Amino acid sequence: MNWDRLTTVEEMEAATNSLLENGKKVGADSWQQRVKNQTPHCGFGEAGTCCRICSMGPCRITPKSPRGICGCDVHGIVGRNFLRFVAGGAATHSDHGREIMHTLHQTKPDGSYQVKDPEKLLRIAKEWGVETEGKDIYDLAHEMAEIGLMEYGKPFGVQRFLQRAPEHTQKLWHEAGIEPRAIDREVATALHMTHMGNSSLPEALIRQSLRSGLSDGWGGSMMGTEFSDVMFGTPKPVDTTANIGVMEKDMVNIIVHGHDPSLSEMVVYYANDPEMIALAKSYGAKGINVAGVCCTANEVAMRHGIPMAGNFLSQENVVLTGACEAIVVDVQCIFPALGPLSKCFHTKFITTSPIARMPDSEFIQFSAESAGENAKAIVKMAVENFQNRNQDLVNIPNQVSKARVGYSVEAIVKVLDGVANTQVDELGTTKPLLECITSGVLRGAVAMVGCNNPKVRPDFAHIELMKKLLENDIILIVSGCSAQAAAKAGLMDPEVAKDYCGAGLKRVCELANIPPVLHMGSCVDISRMMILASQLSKDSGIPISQLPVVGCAPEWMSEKAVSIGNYVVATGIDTFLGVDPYSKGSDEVTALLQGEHGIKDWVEANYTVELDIEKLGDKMIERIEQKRAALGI
Ligand code: BF8
Ligand code: SF4
Repeated sequence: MNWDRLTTVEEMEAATNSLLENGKKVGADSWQQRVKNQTPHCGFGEAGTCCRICSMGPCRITPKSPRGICGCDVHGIVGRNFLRFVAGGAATHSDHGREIMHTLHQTKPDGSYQVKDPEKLLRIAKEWGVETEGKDIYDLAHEMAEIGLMEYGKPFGVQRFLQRAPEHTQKLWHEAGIEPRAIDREVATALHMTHMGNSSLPEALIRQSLRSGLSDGWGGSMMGTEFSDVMFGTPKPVDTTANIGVMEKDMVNIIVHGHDPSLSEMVVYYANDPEMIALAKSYGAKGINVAGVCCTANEVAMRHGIPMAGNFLSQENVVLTGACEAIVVDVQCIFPALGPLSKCFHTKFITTSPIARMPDSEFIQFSAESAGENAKAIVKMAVENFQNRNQDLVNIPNQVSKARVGYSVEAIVKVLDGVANTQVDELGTTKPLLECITSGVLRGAVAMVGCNNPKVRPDFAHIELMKKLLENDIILIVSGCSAQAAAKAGLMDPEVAKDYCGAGLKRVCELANIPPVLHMGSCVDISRMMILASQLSKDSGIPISQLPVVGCAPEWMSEKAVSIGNYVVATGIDTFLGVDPYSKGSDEVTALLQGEHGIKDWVEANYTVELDIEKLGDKMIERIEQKRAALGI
């Protein structure tokens, strides 16, 4: 156990190798092997130059065949592929948000789901102009759920949450014609525009990409985050642990994996049920241990201090320990590989959502109406499976780091305010953070997000970039699998991580008693970052695009990540990618996304793609310093 220093990527890789050896004993497949089988990848796919949206194709663009059969050129094809990527991500995040609104509609004082943060509900109701006076809080919750659900399909108007953005940003969106209307409409419009025989003009396709992305970040994701807080509590700093060693040799291990906290919250609840614990003991276990993988891990870590076993590319590792009684999943980022892999061990692979059905799994359909019953059945199945564990196959690498997590915007404002002791209004102020930045004690902030991708050495880019930025007095705000990379390494342990900071950042961390890498939650919680950036802009009077703040997704892989990139950039935050977004086949699309006169003219920010991680870090620092110089700070 590394309580007093960082865990290195080399050490994590050694642990993974020992797990792969475990897998070999039982004939398990692995993503590491499948990457080899799939390499090299298709060059047309990687350049974005293959079109298969009608059955006259597929059409692949080469110097000899510069147009598809319909006559579409490479710019139209790359642009359409890019927009479809965004639409997939926006639909996915937003549908998660929609599920949360349906769960909100099911809240009852004595039911499975309750209103745990009534103040937040009242605050949002006021924002939305909903009368709250004298209303029962559950009646209000149901009314808000219905209004929120209308945001998905309303025939007129734009997203309600846009009014949270600074006026300057709202004006840019209006002038660029990218204010998102109903959430579903932006996804449908994207699919309509990219159907055979519609848009092939890159500018129009990229404009809709930003608009669809905004419907996610300022629509579906923001609702997912805000109303999860209303039901499950707004995260506050809490101590937990991370990395594969959080699994317990003598306990029933239940891994929750996926994204929607409605499921994991209930599994956590029933894992603490005395009846279930007694049952576990009757099978010879010392108790029940719940740990998380992927964004579900972030959700339950932030609210309950549940340990985080790993991120995206660690999902097979938890099964390979031979000590996983059940891996319980809901939606998104779940490897279908978990089905056959779980069959090599005693592990139950339990799928719960009609959205994510997979072969070789046990399906227990989870719904808000029968949540308690479903969760209890899942926990019971895991507990009863303990007796089937083969102790000879158990290999839990002894790797655990401490992590302080739970930095919602509300929590960040509160901890920093405690240091500066300023007077705050109801929502608090980001002025102490701004003062740290303008005085130069902190040079700026980086929002580091996103996945792992075998195209980049897993976790290495996240961790090395973070260390480089910390050294340069740049504070990190992180989410998703990036957050777990940091937690696994120990960068969220205030005691360990402060030694990697420059003098200014170290002082701030000590005064506020925070780690220099702040865990802001899951990927839908990148909406929290938009709220923080907006608040910084309003409190300083400086447009978001001029603040010394950038975004970074060094190892991204999913459609959701592209949707996120689009709303982050559209909000005015320059975004740095370590994996190419399949746009390099078109110089026109590349210029729109990365040039000085593309999206930058509309939203004052753009993308930088740099596959060399060292250079990616240098470029971020350079951009932050340029912004500081422009502000004269
Ligand atoms: O939404 S960071 S691998 S787990 S897509 Fe998935 Fe990427 Fe992880 Fe969460 Ni986000
Ligand atoms: Fe080919 Fe055009 Fe059909 Fe695409 S839409 S597959 S480019 S014919």
